[in-house]
Amino acid sequence: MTTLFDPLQAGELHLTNRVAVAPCTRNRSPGAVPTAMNAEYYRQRAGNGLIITEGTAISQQGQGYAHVPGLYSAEQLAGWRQVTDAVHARGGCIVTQLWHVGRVSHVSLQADGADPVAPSAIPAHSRTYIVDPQTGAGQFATTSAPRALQREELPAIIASFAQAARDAVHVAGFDGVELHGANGYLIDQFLKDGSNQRSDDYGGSPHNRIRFAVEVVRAVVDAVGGARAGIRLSPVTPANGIHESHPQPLFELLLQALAPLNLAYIHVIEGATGGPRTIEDQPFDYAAFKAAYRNAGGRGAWMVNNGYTRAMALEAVASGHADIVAFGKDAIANPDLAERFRRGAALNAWDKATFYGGSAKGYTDYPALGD
Ligand code: 8OZ
Repeated sequence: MTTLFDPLQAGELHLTNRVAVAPCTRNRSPGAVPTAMNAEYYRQRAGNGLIITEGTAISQQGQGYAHVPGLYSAEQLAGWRQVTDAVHARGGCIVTQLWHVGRVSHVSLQADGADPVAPSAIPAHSRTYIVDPQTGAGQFATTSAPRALQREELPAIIASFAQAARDAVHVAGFDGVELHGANGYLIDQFLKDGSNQRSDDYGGSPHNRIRFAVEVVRAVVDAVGGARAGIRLSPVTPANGIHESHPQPLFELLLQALAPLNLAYIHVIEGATGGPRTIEDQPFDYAAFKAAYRNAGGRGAWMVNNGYTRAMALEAVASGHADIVAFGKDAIANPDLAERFRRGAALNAWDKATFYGGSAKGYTDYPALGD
């Protein structure tokens, strides 16, 4: 029987166990450049089977929050190289999450104060975090109204995903990349009918709405190989004002299209991100979702996330529900999470007040066992 503590080869990714560090936004990279403190944070978590970095902007247009790191300048890539070297020195495996926020942004984060972009000019009615250019003080702000992307603009955005993937692997030293296809950001905005009301071949039918996601994945696979790529999806989350009327057939169609691309893994947020695992008026059959992928020939590892406890994770892997289980808040608070699970040790509690922005407090000062 396979357990949570068995190794796993997922494409080119070698995991020493099946506990993954979920991507968690921490807003501690001023000017979008990863720091030595960021390297220490990820180094501390290298004993987990896989680290997925915080969402990392593929371009300035893809930025939606202050102090989020990027992958679009030489300085940013050099910053990430410190991170991957530190993780690899401990035998860890680390991928970066490629992120374009689409409409979840603010004019103050965009070049020349431009409007954020989206499939359609429909506001997210969400919140973001910005910095006052005069005082440098941080503050929450309502996301700005987006403009609809012209069809002619899409190839450049797709190319920027591919370029970021190439640089992530070949310059910054990552083992692979995860596409952020979840939580109401650009890829999810194209997928779902609440945010995509386009009348061209990227909108309308489910077949058209998956087109952008599939083209991005294909471009990234061409850049770094499917064996170094995964995608994160959240079929029913309400995050950032996103909504889909018929998630089950839409997401099964998407995975049927992605199956031949031989991704290393599929990463699924079950339920509302960071919240309830089931949503009353949004039923979703995750077993059927996975079966649709397998029946289409998809062989990638199946990663699950959202509210898992140790007991649930042990059961998920033992029963075959999942190959990998990702943990967010518990991995923030417990750098040695996989080892604590293995020993059945108590967990540190997380401090919500230090999740976003700030210093080493609540970042690199959570103790490991034996510290
Ligand atoms: C929390 C705060 C800001 C961004 C996501 C990248 O939900 C995020 C995020 C989470 O995927």
